[in-house]
Amino acid sequence: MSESTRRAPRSMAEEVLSGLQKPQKTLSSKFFYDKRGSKLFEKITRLPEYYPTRTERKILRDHIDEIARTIGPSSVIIEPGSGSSKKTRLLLDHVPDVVAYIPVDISQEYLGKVVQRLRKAYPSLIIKPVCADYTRSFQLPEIDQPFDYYVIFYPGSTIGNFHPDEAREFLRMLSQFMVPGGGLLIGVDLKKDKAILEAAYNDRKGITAAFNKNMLKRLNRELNADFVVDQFAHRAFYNEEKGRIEMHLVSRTEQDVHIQGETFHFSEGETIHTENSYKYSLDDFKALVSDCFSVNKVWTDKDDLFSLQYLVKKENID
Ligand code: AVJ
Repeated sequence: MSESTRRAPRSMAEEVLSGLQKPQKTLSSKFFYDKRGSKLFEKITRLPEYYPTRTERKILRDHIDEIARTIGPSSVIIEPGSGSSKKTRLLLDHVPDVVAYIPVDISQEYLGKVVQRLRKAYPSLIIKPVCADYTRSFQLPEIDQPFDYYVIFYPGSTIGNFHPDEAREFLRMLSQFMVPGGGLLIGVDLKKDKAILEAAYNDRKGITAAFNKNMLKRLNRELNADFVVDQFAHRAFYNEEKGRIEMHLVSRTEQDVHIQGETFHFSEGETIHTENSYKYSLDDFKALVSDCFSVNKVWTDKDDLFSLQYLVKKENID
């Protein structure tokens, strides 16, 4: 996402066409999340093989008192990609004297609904939603009440979708909102046995396969593409050298696909790379964030599958 943090916004069509022109055809994982894709992802989070969501939730529950104390009182909580804000409620229920909550989400419709519900549940909380693609820089609203720190909540190991260089750049962007001492509570998926990782992205019910292929359905609908969805197969594997799960769509035959007047040729077995999901050791992640943040606390589950980490912005050295 180094592309998206700096340059002017590109349309979905432009991004799709340029991704499919690359030698390794590529589509951005952010295109997974249309309405059906978001529903399929919700289903993935409940699959027995998909450990991240339930493990992160358990870590958050089990350590909520210590997490709340670590965040401390009088903070403003910002959540990039807030979605349903489900995990946030746990924070809002336990962190003392939260001054305001700023959910940032790309879907205006969803954001409006979620905020309406939150206002009912937390009538005295200041809620200032921001509708934006948070991977580009966004503006924070004015909070006309004194507060101590911004605390950014970034759960779900979404950071794993970024290439490490892009993750570093994204973390730097987030740190620019904060004064030294401000916090980032972030979910990070950990390196582990390859079989556990690969099972999580190759579930037996085929929901992840449907999620992956849904991208093609979306392109057919929104960009008038003519992908024959059944002519592509789901593939997900752990790339040990790069420390990431890769998801691809594999062309089952030699075929042509047309999108907006362009023709894309596929040989049999050629793939479209649709997602990376980087996995980190605690040391890897500490090194990744060290430009701007120090790791203040780390909570994990008993099997060390997943981590929730509290990072603190370093003093500016320049
Ligand atoms: C939402 C990016 C954390 O990488 O595990 C789940 C997305 N892709 N199954 C992940 C996903 C396939 C998920 N993240």
